[in-house]
Amino acid sequence: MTRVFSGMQPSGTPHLGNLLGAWMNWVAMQDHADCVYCVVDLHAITAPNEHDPATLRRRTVELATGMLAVGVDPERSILFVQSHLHEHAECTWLFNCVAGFGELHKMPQFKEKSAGRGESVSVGLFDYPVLQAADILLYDTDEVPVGEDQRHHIELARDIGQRFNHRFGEVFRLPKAVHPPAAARVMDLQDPTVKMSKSASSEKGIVHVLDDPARIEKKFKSARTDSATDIRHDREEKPGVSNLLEILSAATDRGVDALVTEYDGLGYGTFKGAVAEAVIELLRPIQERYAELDADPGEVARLLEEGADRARAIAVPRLERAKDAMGLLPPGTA
Ligand code: ATP
Ligand code: LTN
Repeated sequence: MTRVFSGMQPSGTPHLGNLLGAWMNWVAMQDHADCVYCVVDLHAITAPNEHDPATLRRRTVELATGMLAVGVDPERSILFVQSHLHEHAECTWLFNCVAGFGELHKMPQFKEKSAGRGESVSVGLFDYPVLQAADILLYDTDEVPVGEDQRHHIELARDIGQRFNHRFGEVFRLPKAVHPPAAARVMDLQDPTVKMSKSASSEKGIVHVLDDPARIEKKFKSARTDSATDIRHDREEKPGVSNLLEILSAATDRGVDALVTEYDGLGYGTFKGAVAEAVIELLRPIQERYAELDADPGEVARLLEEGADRARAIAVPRLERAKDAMGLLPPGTA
């Protein structure tokens, strides 16, 4: 069976972009693949701004709970917290000795996040893609579902794996990135030219998975559109309306063309109301399931512990083989 691995950082509260662009696809992939999903807290602490430990702990639980509420099924898939396995950090060290300074230095995400910070930028931020390579390669991953922006990181993981195998023998399977076919790229409701983001969007521009119906309605009603009245899909000229059409399409599983025909001439007010309604309905069962899980933190903790045990069963032998291949002396041998 195809092995799938993906991760998400507990860098904020999950939003509609995470749901439509990643989680719905993660859930669907469980039907035909062997899936491993991870809350990548070690990645979250590389963020250039100092983080608050209590907030990180809360967000880690929130993100894992959100994944379960959306339908990541712990019976079929593995769900765990990255830092619960020291193997990821250990494998990163091995890969640090295989990865080149030059190839890390030109990673677009590093360039973007370190811009203007000079020498104060952390080694962790620089090393972020190597940790991501360890996440992926430790699980014999075939496919990594991620947004377009992660393409370079997955290519780097592949290069590191290939170089390792070439130098030390076949240890790692080489992964490839997959981008969901109808990948919704959800844009900020107040600035529809930039993506909705956990860490960058303003409160009015972002719809959180846990926002209540009144709040969701208010955010959609005040979404930025344009001064015309026609409802059509044109990302260049009508980014706001196009974003709303795509959200409605993803939330209702209907084509954009059919929606354009249906809402033709009805005006932005009615249209925005319909988008809000669809999103409220999409989120309702997720929020209900979230509330149930939230009321039973012991159960979430138990599921994460079980997930970590199952993750370890895959990662440990992979790491041992890699260490052995590199010539690190196995304990008990001389
Ligand atoms: P941050 O602001 O911390 O970068 P983010 O909200 O942009 O966070 P990530 O944690 O970088 O999200 O991404 C997690 C997953 O969610 C990725 O697979 C990414 O492609 C997807 N994703 C994030 N934002 C959007 C969006 N606006 N539209 C579609 N998919 C998204
Ligand atoms: N950098 C990724 C998160 C991530 C990830 C992974 C994704 C960390 N490790 C392994 C896929 C596979 C992001 O989406 N920002």
